[in-house]
Amino acid sequence: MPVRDRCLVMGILNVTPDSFSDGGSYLDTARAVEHALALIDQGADVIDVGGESTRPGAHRVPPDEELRRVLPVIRDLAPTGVTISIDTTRAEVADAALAAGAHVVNDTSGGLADPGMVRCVAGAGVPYVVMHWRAPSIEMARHANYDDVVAEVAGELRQRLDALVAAGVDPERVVLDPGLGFAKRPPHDWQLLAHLDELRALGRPVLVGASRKSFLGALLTTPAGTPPPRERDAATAAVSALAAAAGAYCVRVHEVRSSLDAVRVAEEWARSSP
Ligand code: PMM
Repeated sequence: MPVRDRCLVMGILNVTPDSFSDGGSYLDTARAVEHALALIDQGADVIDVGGESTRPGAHRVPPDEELRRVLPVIRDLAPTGVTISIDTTRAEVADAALAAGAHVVNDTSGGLADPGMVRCVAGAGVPYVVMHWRAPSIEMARHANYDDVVAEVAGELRQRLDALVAAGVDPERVVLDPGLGFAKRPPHDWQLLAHLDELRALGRPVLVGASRKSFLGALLTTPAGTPPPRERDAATAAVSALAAAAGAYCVRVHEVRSSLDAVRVAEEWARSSP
């Protein structure tokens, strides 16, 4: 991952027909690359390319289809020099993406969906985003049960970290992520955001993926209705500022400009504080 004196901003590029916010917008390679270049122009530090939707209830796509979506985009983006992350739970896809020019593996299952992933990331020695995960998207809503969400998510991430390190992954390469919206209900997401320090206490950098998610939609709901995902970018930027102030290492967002500005405000605020 790039080295900056502020929280990093990861721009999302979903090459899928069915992601909750931008599904269908960038299924065509040329449009996907054009959008990635726009995110880089806005100042994205990393572009996260995904070819399989993880929205609640989503069905899996075959690996061949996931590869067909992401590889041409990664091949076209690699020469720009931007850091590319591959958002996948499959070792086969991560292997091919790294060979095509990706630099980071972002695994929303934290290595649980595919036992081959640990070999891939340990062998490649690349940064590895390990997200908190309890079950595939199709059934994750049933697993959103916690007595103490912060302690349980921190404990489960600690177990993943220990298991990955025991299997050969360099702990210095691991970034942890609470997995907002993944087997979480809105109160769980807010609790996790308010206690990022307890996740940071695990000793690894923390990535926050709040962008446009339904807990923001729920917060912003008025009698007129729930704003659609694309109208949640101001709220996303507010979370980015607060997450950066709380020591987050990276925020993963759809709209880069507002979150980068927000992160800059948070950093300057901290620098000017006694
Ligand atoms: N959320 C989504 C997809 N990938 N990766 C990480 N590390 N953290 C997240 O919170 C995360 C993710 C779902 O959002 P999207 O469909 O808008 O990409």
